[in-house]
Amino acid sequence: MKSRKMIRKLIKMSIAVSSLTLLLTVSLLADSRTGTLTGKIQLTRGRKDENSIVYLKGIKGQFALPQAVAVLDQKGKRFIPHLLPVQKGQRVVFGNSDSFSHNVHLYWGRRSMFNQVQGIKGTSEWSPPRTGEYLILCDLHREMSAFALVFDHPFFAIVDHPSPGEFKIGNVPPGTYTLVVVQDVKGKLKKREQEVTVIAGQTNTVEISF
Ligand SMILES: [Cu+2]
Repeated sequence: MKSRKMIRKLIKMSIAVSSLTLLLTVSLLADSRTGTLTGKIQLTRGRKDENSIVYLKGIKGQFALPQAVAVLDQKGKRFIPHLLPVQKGQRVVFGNSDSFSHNVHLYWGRRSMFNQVQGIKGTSEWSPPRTGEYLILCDLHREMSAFALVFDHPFFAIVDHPSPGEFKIGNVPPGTYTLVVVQDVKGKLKKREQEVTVIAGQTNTVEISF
């Protein structure tokens, strides 16, 4: 009798241990199924007082929208950030930190997509309906401009300068991709591409001079 009890106890214990092992394995798998891409971007031309952005090109799949709201502020007669990466459908908030009015006028090609006055401390919201490059102007101050780049995935990051600017893109499905660096050179978006490999469960680092 005594040994039967012992055996039952042992079986219970081993079930508990194996379910714990299973749990641990599942959570490790969840972490190790994707990788992280980090990097440094050294700007050699273009405006070093503006940000650049990086994104992965041609990545396929259905990806959830980022929880974060993308913010484009107007401050000191500048749009901040100058280049705004956004996922299609993501919430974008336009702000005004100046003590005077601005306006946000978005163009997709020649087509006006959004046009809103921004009163003092005013905000407005937008959600990009399609991917691509949007030019953003303030009709009240001709010197103000920005770009929004809209992607159908969340694998992009803002790179703040002065250089080298650093970035981090997380939860990337493993694979070999083209990483694109974008910066504004004299009002035009210039791109530089580099092949990168993301290994699951690892932080993969790149350094690019542009
Ligand atoms: Cu303005």
